[in-house]
Amino acid sequence: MVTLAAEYLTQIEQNGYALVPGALDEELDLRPVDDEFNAILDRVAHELHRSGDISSDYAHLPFDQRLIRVAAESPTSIMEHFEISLAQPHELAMSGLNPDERKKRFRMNTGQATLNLLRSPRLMDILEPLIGGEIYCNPVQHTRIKLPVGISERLTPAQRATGLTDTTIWHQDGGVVLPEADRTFTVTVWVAMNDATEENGCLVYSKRSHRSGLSFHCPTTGTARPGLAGSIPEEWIDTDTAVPVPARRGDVLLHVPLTKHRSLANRTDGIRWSFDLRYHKTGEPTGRPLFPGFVARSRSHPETELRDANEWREQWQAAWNRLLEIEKPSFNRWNIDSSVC
Ligand SMILES: O=C(O)CCC(=O)C(=O)O
Ligand SMILES: [Fe+2]
Repeated sequence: MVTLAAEYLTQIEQNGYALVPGALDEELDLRPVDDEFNAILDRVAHELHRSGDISSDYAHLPFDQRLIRVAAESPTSIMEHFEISLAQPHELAMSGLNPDERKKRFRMNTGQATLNLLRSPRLMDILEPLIGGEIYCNPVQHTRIKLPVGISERLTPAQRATGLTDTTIWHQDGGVVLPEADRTFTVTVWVAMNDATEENGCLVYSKRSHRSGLSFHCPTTGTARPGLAGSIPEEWIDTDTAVPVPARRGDVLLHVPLTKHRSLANRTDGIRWSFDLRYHKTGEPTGRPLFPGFVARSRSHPETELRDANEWREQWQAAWNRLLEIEKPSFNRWNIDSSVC
């Protein structure tokens, strides 16, 4: 059954989120990204093996098991190679590198298949009735590959530096950007690259939570990136409204900046792989001005759409060079020493 766009809009307005089953195409959207990720993992595994950092290139294993083995053995996070954004330089193990080596330390996935997914006509057709025909891809975007909890809990801070392999704690997407984006109507598109279940860490939404404004966000404690002001304490959440939302490969979930959400822990021995992408009208503030977004669809000026992954890469390399000049860039508005936390 095809659900009309109006129905997604109603669901988002009522609940703060909507599930779009079968949004993406296996051949056109998903398989090229699988191939690109396989090639990245292959390159990373060979490099690490050649430099003696891991004991095997694990080439005989399927993608998910190979990734788990390489991630667990590599002395630093391998997620930077798959990620579609940049970590802050001070969070990465870069001491001992001179300025030139730091520039070359730019690591990110800017592959053509991944860019094609971010501007997939299937996604644009879902978004156009919600935000119009001038669609901007916001640069706050992530590749998440959740490792089994038993493994990720044993990783060193350098191995888990990106936080992308861990369980996500309660937050609002509007809470992780600067106030300049408070009036931007951003739609988050969460893409399931494999089936996300309650066992392997699907998303959990607090239903209707988008109606009660922006919560204070506190430093994350315990696991992934201590000190980063990125989460809402669980005691502040009305957990009666919490609904786990499993999604099949190729489904997408939509939510808005004020929807409170988290993910469950991955209690399987495989991975849980997703992208989270954000879109709004072209020209509106992104909330992270240091990073480059791009025109994903333009009905009025199609020639302004970004189509070439080399151009995409150059824009991110320039952002990395800018980031290196700044001691501790501010990505959000919270004072992590606040007494409310
Ligand atoms: O996939 C996750 O664990 C978190 C995703 C998320 O926070 C988002 O899509 O905004
Ligand atoms: Fe989020």
